Amino acid sequence: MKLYTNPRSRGVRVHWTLEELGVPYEHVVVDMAKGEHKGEAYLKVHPLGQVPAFEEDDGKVMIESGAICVYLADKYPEKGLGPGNQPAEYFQWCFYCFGSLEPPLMDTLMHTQWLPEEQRSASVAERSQAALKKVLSHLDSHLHGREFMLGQRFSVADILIGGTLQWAAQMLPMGDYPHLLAYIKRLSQRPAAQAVHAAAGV
Ligand SMILES: N[C@@H](CCC(=O)N[C@@H](CS)C(=O)NCC(=O)O)C(=O)O
Repeated sequence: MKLYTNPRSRGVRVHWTLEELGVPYEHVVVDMAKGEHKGEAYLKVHPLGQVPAFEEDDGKVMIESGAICVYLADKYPEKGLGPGNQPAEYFQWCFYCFGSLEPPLMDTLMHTQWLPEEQRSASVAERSQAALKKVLSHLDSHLHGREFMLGQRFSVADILIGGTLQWAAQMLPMGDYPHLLAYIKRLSQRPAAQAVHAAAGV
């Protein structure tokens, strides 16, 4: 198995999943600063020129970070990262990451920090910040009294939601969400998460 990624990308999710699984894989860093992700060779792997991409031993390539993580958990059910006997909750929280958390988070970051000021929209910023606040409050209350998204058991849902929150907390204040902060800290103490951070040099 081969993971094409960059330490500062959504590829971190797949890297973390592979480390939690403890299975052998090849780690290929795509140098985005040098534009390698838009080069002819890499575009044959990922037609959109994005990371991550994942190549199976038989040469089949998969894209979409969340799908790759869910696929890997499904491939190794004995490792216990997949739905187990909680499929409804598991799939809900995996999709929540992409359907409910990422969109307002990305819009907030774009329109308050990342875009040049003249390209920022005050109305998009206001709307996305309000939506993000609702989502973070919802997650915070869900995590009150729960160790992980599924309760007592760590799963890919934590890699998707928790990993996204860890990343967000580096840029946005999270002081209003004490259960989220404790959750992020708990996750970052996992050996697999630390291996991923060490590989990224952070
Ligand atoms: N939905 C895709 C998004 C992939 C994505 O946007 N990757 C970013 C890095 S986090 C990227 O490669 N950006 C470069 C570009 O779009 O040109 C996934 O989750 O894998």
